[in-house]
Amino acid sequence: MRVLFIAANTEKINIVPMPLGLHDVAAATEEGGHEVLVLDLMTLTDSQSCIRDSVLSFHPDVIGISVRNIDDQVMHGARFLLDDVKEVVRRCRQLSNAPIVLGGAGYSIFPEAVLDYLEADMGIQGEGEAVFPQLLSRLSRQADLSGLPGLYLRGRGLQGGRIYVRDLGDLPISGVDRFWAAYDRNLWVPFQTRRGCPMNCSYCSTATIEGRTIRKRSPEKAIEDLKNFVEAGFSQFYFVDNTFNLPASYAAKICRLIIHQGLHVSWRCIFYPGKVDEDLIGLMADAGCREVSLGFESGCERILKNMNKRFNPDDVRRTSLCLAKRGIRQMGFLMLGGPGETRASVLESLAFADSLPLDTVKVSQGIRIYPDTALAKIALDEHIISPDDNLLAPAFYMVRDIEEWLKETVTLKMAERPHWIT
Ligand code: B12
Repeated sequence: MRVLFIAANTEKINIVPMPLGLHDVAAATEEGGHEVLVLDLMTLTDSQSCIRDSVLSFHPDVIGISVRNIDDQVMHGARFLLDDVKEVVRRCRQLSNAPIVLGGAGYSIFPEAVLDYLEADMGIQGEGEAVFPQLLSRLSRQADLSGLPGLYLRGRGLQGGRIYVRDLGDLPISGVDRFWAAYDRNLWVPFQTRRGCPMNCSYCSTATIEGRTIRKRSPEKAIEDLKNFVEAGFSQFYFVDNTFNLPASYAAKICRLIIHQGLHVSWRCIFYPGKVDEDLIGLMADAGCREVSLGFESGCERILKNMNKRFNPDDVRRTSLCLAKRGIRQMGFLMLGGPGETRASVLESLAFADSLPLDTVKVSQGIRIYPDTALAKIALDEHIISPDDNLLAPAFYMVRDIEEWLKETVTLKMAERPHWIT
């Protein structure tokens, strides 16, 4: 079959993320014997005419679209980001009768609501490498689609229970020569070694996207792949694994291999702030880690417990000091206004963030409520959301009687701290 893939994200907030997941699904599709064309709308100046030209010349049998962001997760003046994607779907419909299949992180959190909103035909929740080629095979035979894992049909719901590929080494990856050749060598290339997160933080949507079990690629294979990127001229990478340092032994192996191979790379990652491991942080620095995202979210032990975090402020402090000692930049995160938050706990968190050697602090007011999370259950019990709310339109948990005070307090604090952002 002929498959046109469209990476619909055009947001440049924080970073220009290249569409790693879509490329991986495209690679698996090619490996399945299909013909593939990929459009990354982020790289196009006139995406509408590019879509038109591609559809009219390529004549796709199926169109796959990735949906990364739903919104910017900012409570005050939230930006809803699906309307441009809706326009892409509409455009494809005007030009082609090919079925439109959705996938991606944002899609996976709200599989039915996004299908309805975007008026696409079907979608695959979670990783697409295994299921998308199976879907193509059924479509090409006009076979029944029931039973396909993680497949949603619009108006007909889930067709089969999801499965998670246990060994990521079994999946094809998007080779640098085939899918990445045209990208700017100065971008931070997303790079993945593991999927899944066992942490179960009360507000987090990751389990819905990637599952709770950590699944890995072999470190040797991962670094071989990294080396291919380096040989192609890339030198900056963003490890998109949910928590780079879990498990620590795996992370250490990755770092040792980078050092051993003499790869001169700079990289960033998401770092779990509990259980400081000085040796690992040292290895990370030696292997080229320049910055970590440190999602501690609060400096108050009681609130950390409410969020189901498995660390306390002392753990965060030790980690932060150790990172600073090794010259790794840190972006700290605060999420204020969640269940149990009071003025005192907010002040404690602000003072805590102030006391750490953080290079940037991102302060969120209110917590985005995602389906199937402990936070959604609390919000429902407290009548902040209703049972029929699909949560696609950004909904936030905020302790009502501190909302205005919090806004003023954060504004005042930030006025004197240029490295704090919202
Ligand atoms: C790493 C990461 C970042 C990094 C990006 C680094 C980089 N260079 O890419 C940083 C920290 C910078 C970041 C920033 C932001 N992020 Co972010 N990020 C992630 C994270 C943890 C992983 C994304 C990733 O690369 N995954 C790896 C790839 C391989 O997976 P994938 O793209 O999902 O693809 C797989 C499947 O989805 C599927 N698939 C993908 N496409 C397609 C297409 C088809 C047709 C099919 C069938 C299947 C399919 O198959 C793929 C392979 O298995 C996710 C959470 C998560 N666990 O997914 C959040 C996540 C995507 N981010 C999110 C958000 C909100 C943001 C920000 C807006 C936050 C902000 N205000 O700054 C910005 C936006 C950045 C931008 N410009 O777009 C949200 C999006 C949901 C929402 N509410 O919109 C997520 C889901 C986190 C969350 N809160 O739940 N992010």
